[in-house]
Amino acid sequence: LRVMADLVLQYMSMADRLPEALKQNTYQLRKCFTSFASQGKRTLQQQQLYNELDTVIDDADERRNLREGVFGRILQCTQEAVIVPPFIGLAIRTKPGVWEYVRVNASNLSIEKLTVPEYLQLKECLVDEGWANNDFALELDLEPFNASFPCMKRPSSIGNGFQFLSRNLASRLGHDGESMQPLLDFLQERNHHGEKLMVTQRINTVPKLQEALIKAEDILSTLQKDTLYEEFAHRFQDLGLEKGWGDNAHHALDTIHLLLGILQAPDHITLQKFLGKIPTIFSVVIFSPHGYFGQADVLGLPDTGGQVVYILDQVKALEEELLLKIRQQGLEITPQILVVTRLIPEAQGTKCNQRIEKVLNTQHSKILRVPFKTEKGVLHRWVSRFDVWPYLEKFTEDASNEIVDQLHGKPDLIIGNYSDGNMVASLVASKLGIIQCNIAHALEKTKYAGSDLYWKIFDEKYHFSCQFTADILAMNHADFIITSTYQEIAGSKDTVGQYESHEAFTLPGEYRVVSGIDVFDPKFNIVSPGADMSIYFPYTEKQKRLTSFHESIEEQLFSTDQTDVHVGYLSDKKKPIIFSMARLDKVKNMTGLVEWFGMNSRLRMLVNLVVIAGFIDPSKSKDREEVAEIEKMHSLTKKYNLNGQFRWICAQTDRVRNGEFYRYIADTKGAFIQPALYEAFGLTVIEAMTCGLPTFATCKGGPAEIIIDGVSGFHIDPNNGYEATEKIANFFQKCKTDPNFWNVVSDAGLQRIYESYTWKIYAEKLINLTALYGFWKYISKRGRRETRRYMEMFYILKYRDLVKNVPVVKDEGFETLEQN
Ligand code: UDP
Ligand code: LCN
Repeated sequence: LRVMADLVLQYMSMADRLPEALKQNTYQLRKCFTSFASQGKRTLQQQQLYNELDTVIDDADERRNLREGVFGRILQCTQEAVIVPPFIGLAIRTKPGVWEYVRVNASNLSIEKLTVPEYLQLKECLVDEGWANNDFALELDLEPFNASFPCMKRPSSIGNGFQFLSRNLASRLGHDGESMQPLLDFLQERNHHGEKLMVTQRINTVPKLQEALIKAEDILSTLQKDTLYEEFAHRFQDLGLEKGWGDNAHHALDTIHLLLGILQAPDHITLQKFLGKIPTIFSVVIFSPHGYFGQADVLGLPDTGGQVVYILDQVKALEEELLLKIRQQGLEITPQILVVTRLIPEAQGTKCNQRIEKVLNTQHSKILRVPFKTEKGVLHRWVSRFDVWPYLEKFTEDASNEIVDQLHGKPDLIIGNYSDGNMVASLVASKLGIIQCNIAHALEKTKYAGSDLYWKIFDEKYHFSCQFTADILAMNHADFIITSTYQEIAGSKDTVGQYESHEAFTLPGEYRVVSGIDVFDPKFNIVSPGADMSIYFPYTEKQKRLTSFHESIEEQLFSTDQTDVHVGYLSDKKKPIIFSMARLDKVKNMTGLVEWFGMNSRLRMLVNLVVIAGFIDPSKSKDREEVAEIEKMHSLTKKYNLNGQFRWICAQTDRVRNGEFYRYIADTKGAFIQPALYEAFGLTVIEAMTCGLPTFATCKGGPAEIIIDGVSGFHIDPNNGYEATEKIANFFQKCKTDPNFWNVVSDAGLQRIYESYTWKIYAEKLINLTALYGFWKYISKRGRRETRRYMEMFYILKYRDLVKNVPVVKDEGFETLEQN
């Protein structure tokens, strides 16, 4: 009976189990809830709830009972509590993407389930009761639009929309005789600048297609595998087949077999393979408006980090893959990839004022720079990514005209990057009717606690009201979204994902998001990046090592010169070095790392600390957050008297040299430390591991997924500096007694990279996704037209108004249009 009862309990919602919990421990829970409510309005996070519980229940046995009982299980799933006395609202997350909301009345312990808007209203009472009780507060609810759309159910399938959608498509195609027709229509539409590919209009029914394919199969099976397409092209044309099937008999037969298989009995694997083979994509536009987007001298500048590295590597890998595919299709078409960014006349010595620049190590890819303009003229200086909103509409208009000119037509795929790029991608994709892929890199909402509810406090500095609105618009507009990790979409068992945090939130005074995005939507796919392996390779590959850099690296590390490019010094050169490199943003927590190091004398005895970050002279920075961090870094150096054990080097912009820098640190048997308060993905983690450097990285965000703790590296908790530095110190202590331990961790890190984080795997996946989602969009005809129309309305009625609150740069920031 007991087992049965437990089973029933397991399948009950948490809200339904709460009465049982209250019955089990009425006395103790009355004390807890009274205590929660006693300090007035506030929010409490899970750890704070545990802390209060521990304080209120002083008997250890009672405490244990409570923690181990039903209430303990509910608390384990509670992400936050909103206290509006006498009510306590609980946001309970039972699984990734699965939420329940309840309200407990502390005075009589009555319980009530809440809907999403009811919970959000309770939350709004913390900042604006008038708004919370306004019956006409604007609500954004996308749920009704998605009701008829296929949706996944299991948290483990989140981020694998490709598999789900291809199964769905295969079963649709196999439904009845008629249902295969859209596949034929799709093939008939294949063309390049109007030149027909695959099938002619003559083949206008599925039986005719089948007949032609069987005849083609007969022809090809009599030929040598390597017979070139040109030799059987005329026979294909007689059958109504155009080029695109393959460059030789072997490849063409392969494609034909796949299609014949689908026509006979469709299955998702054959469908995936077939769509991945046929010509669907020749030109790609990648938007990345903000920052300094350049190939040299830009890394480490404010707002200029992993996104730039990611895109340049992505372009290279994508072009290689497109060239291979197009060649195998037997086509003589040049693929084109355009990275579209902003042109910055005041380029600080970079090439960001150059309109067109070839992407290095590619044959046909370019960067196209289009300036930000207003009616005052061209904006000639850099602006923070938080301030770009007023310039984007005009940028979109100018950029789309230039793109069509450059490509002599429309691209086949548009990829957006970060909030601004995704917003622009949505506008252009909608205007040109093209498939759109989004890449967030980092959604800011989860980085800043309370940035939604307390948005008014943040707005002057960060303009999150614009950014979060742009994010919601773009994620709903995209045909598919790729992420670097699972956590980016749906977090983990205990933490909320970046996209998941956009399911329900509120910006009091502006609007309430009742259903913003569904993480079970098959548009989500995990496609992880890698590191350029020609730059980042293991320290053990001696012949490839760039030893010519060693002298200058040693100068940087070990000279005692105090300049505006490096300060501090290392008195014991024999110690291993723990190294970190990042932009000098607050959330990167470089100052946190320096402080932890300062406080742990055991670690200071064992290793030296080297940090590469930002400017050393605050007067050189134009970024408000960076200036504060620079000053903090100087004061920590003094406070903990770090001279002799700490070296701070300014941002390093040469990737090739940086690769050797990681390896040099590996030579000292050191480690890489990534201490961020939150890291969306963390390319430096991948780079360090690819160089064979043992890595300790934050458990908050992407690195938690990249590294298997204790195997391929280590997790550190940025909110527990002492524990983090002890973990690092223990590692080095152990390496002293067992030097092989260092090699074991280094090898396991490399192993992890080769299995899951390479650009080759990435490019193949991205092309297959484009083909599948393109086909899906085509056969579902309307795409998600209803959602898009709703988003357009929201854009016009809400987003544009919010943008008006963001100031444009003052007059001296402009050049007149005539000058340009
Ligand atoms: N980087 C660099 N020099 C610096 C700081 C960073 O070259 O002074 C590079 C780093 O090697 C990595 C990228 O910038 O390739 C940072 O990417 P990550 O994903 O770690 O963080 P992001 O800056 O994108 O938040
Ligand atoms: C932005 C970030 O903040 C990093 O965590 C990522 O690694 C980078 O973009 C590339 O996606």
